[in-house]
Amino acid sequence: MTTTADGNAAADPGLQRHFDRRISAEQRIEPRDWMPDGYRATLVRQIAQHAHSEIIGMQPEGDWLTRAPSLRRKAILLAKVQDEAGHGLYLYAATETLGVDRADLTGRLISGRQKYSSIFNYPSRTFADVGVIGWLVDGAAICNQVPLCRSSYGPYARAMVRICKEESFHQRQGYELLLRMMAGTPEQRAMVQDATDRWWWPALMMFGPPDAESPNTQRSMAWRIKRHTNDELRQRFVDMTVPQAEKLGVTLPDPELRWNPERGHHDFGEPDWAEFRRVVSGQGPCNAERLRRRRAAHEKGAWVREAAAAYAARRQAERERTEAPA
Ligand code: FAQ
Repeated sequence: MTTTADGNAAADPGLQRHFDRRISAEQRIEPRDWMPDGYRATLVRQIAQHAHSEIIGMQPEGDWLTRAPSLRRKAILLAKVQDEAGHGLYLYAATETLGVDRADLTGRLISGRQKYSSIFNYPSRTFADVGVIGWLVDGAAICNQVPLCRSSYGPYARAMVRICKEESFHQRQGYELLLRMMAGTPEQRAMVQDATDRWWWPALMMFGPPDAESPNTQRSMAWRIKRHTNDELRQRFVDMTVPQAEKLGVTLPDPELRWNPERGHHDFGEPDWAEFRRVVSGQGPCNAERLRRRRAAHEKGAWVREAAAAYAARRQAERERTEAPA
């Protein structure tokens, strides 16, 4: 038996050719289509990590729900955090189309066997962080995720269309909050600058390691799961964000940041990749707390899962009784 570069048993060459042709013709792969094992595994890895990120990502802003400074801000924040729960659910559902079980994915998250985005391991210290998370974290998420609406796997691409629409509202509510704060007192302006200083570099790390150190990019690009490399998207984010920072009146904390007319892009400094590796390996400021709270929420929800299962079993028994021949 021959094996592929993934180490999988080689597919029927006809099926593989058909798959390759569809990928290069920009046709979507759907759940019932044949796909290489490596393609399936890459999708499960990426979509599950993305789903976990949305669910864990509710925590830094969720911390401010009971402390929002007005009813209007609370309503906006509540809607945003609820959207993130919804994004997690669409993405878990997309992962299930690949033959994995959502309960198993949750198990992998709370036991620390599967990753979620590094960004959510930083604390949200003041209400300005809510604005900066919307502006920079959702801004980076949009840059990264709009191209995923053209991802080759149908259920993922379709989920991303709706998610991106909602991320756009998230980014705007954050930026609008910051514009208001910057028109406020010197203390409010200082809070915005401080939050920008703390979130800028972690936001750049959201795009993943530099291309030269990204083991998955090349293959994911060939499969058209990812449409751009990590560094391309990071550059796009910097170029998009610099004029927004100028309009807002904050300084981005990078002395190397400047427009390069020859490249037609901004040059910028190198994120601290040692810090990135520490955070991804579980040593960030909030990793332990994020997982502890997720675990506690999961345990507290056990009765809901049991009730839902009991209800489904009862409905099934009723259906079988009424459908049974007399
Ligand atoms: N954090 O070879 P690559 C959001 C891992 S949602 C942690 O470059 P790949 C919405 C990577 O998984 C944010 N780990 O990997 C929101 C891989 O590990 P593995 C999440 C990271 O997959 C806003 C290893 O490093 N978004 O923000 C990170 O080709 C506000 C090598 O990396 C998505 O998930 C990281 N930052 O590219 C919610 C988008 N970066 O599995 C609430 C979809 C890399 O080999 C509030 N995902 N790693 O052990 C993607 O686009 C890609 O998966 C990348 C990584 C770009 C994240």
